[in-house]
Amino acid sequence: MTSKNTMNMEKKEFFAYEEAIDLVKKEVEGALTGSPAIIREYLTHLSLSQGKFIRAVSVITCAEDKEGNIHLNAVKIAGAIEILHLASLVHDDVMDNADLRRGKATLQKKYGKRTAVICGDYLLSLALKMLSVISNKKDYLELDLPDYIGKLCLGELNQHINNKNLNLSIFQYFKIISGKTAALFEASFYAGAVIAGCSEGETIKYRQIGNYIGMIFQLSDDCIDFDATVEEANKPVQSDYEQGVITLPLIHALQENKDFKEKAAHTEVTREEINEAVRKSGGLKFTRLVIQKYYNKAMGRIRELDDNSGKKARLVNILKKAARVV
Ligand code: GRG
Repeated sequence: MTSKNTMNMEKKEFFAYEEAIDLVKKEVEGALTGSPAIIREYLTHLSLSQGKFIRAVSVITCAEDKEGNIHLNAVKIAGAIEILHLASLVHDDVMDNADLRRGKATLQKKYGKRTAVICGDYLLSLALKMLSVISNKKDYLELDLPDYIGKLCLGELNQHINNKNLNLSIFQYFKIISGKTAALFEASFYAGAVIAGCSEGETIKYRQIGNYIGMIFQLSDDCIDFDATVEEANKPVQSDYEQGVITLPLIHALQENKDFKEKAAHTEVTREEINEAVRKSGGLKFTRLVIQKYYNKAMGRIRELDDNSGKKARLVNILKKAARVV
């Protein structure tokens, strides 16, 4: 007879939380450094600096079953989602001409844009390969990851189409970030819930929590661009507007101050003027109020879940990390 956490002749299938997180990190590192020789130098460069692993932590946390076990499939999906996320960062850095990512030179800065684009494409194929080994194909199909990857791309395209659009509405902005950022968080929560064997009703709640947390994560990131230093953020700050990316703090300022909007539409405004307009209109305060609304919604849903207090506490921790309060 095979018990869940005992190693026997078969491969171990279930893990405790910390063990599962360690395995995801090893899985990602192994996929990057063990890539074919021709691309290894570039992907090894990426492996030298790690991200926060918040999407992987989301998959693993949600995947914990009632007995506290996490199936190997969650490790595989978490690794694949992190690689997919990395692919999007590599491409994003090409689009933004960014120099710094995770405290190190971006791939595009170190090796050039053409190499970076191909590496991003390769990372996408790597993520799909990692997903193909999942033992329960039904779980994998139910997740419909291609749909989430599509949302990510369309969100980014929508942002690009609206580059420098000073008339961008709050509604349009929400649509952009719900694709470019919240989609992958929702996919992570969804995958975890499916692997944990949650009912349909519970799975819907997990998806909603993932979506709210993704929105919070991006809104907080948008605040960081205005109020953090490069050292704190480990990436460029004060740069969204320079890239033509219009985010909520600035949308609020543009809506509140028509003279400033008029000036920005017809002349080149300086970073100081942007910061001043956001400060005067209370753009960051407004954005933090929106974050608080999503935070309360996510918290309400977490409370409703049919889970033990340990799992709920871990979900609250992810929520706090997304809002950058821990
Ligand atoms: C190649 C799949 C693929 C997509 C291309 C370029 C693009 C389409 C999408 C970009 C989406 C994007 C970069 C959204 C921003 C999301 C975001 C806030 C990323 C930063 O995430 P962190 O802080 O990064 O979790 P770390 O470094 O901690 O992993």
